[in-house]
Amino acid sequence: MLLLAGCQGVQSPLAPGGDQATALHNLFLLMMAVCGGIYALVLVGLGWSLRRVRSAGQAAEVPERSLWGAAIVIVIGLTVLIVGSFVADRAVFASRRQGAMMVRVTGHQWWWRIEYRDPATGRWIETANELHLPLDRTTRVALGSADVIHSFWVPNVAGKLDMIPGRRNVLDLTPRRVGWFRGQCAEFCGTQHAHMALDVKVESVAAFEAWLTEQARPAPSPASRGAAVFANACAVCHAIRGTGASGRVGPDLTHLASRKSIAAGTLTMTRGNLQGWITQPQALKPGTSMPAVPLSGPDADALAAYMESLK
Ligand code: HEC
Ligand SMILES: [Cu+2]
Repeated sequence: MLLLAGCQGVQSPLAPGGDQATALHNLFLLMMAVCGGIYALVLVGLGWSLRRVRSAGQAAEVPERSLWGAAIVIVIGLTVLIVGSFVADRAVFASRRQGAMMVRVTGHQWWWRIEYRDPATGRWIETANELHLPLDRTTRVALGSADVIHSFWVPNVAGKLDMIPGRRNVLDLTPRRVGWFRGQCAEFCGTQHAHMALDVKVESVAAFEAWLTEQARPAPSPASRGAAVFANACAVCHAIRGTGASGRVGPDLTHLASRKSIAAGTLTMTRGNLQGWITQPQALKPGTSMPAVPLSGPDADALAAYMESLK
């Protein structure tokens, strides 16, 4: 029962919530059925021979026709699996669907750069670590990597696909169930690989469009102490659209506080966690490419307040 309880949840291929995940789930069930059936036949055959041995008192010879029977069962089983896997593969890569929205997702050690097209201007806009998908539409993700090989895997929505430096692999996602799901980098990519999670939100088309319009909006450029500290200490690596900050080493922070979590699922988005992350990222995600920047107490407070205002 405990093992079965693991089949549900926000990161499970056994609780599919999209066309591609359903195709893979069906393939899984087919494989279980074929292999389970063959396993049962093997056990029956074994039981039968044991009984024969016991009653005859010596090793019984296997009749030729049961050998033929086994060969036929195996050929049929494998053929069913080949056809099933071909059909599932077609469904996952039922590509060239017209009008699919394109999103770029790039793996970094250890976070996700995500780019959508601004619906108003058609220009790419950036966000990070949180992928939003419209329900019942096909979104095409173009997967890439900025450093080592990563792998994109949101099991409830689709199977996984590698993210390879210098290449864009393309995966279609057609979610059929609203809610939050969890993705995870599925190719070992260094010490913080386990802390490279992806929040995925599937929402109605209207909610998605409202979200995207919000994301496309630049941030205000306040004359606050927090903003000044940011410009000094953080802008080399981080961009905040609408301000002078345009670093591209780390995630775009324009709408940081609208996200569910911090640093690729490492911490939930709260004021305390933000402040903790800003002052000691190396303690929370050892080895992360974000250095600990020495800040005075009041500067750290002001900076956290500024970060929290980036809705
Ligand atoms: C040397 C480049 C660099 C500097 C300087 C830097 N960061 Fe970062 N920052 C990163 C990288 C890289 C990440 C992604 C780390 C990860 O998730 O492993 C990151 C992540 C973050 C995140 C989490 C973003 C998200 O989407 O979850 C926040 C918030 C953040 N940095 C704020 C700051 C602030 C505030 C400063 C200034 C005190 C700062 N950073 C300085 C490189 C930098
Ligand atoms: Cu990775």
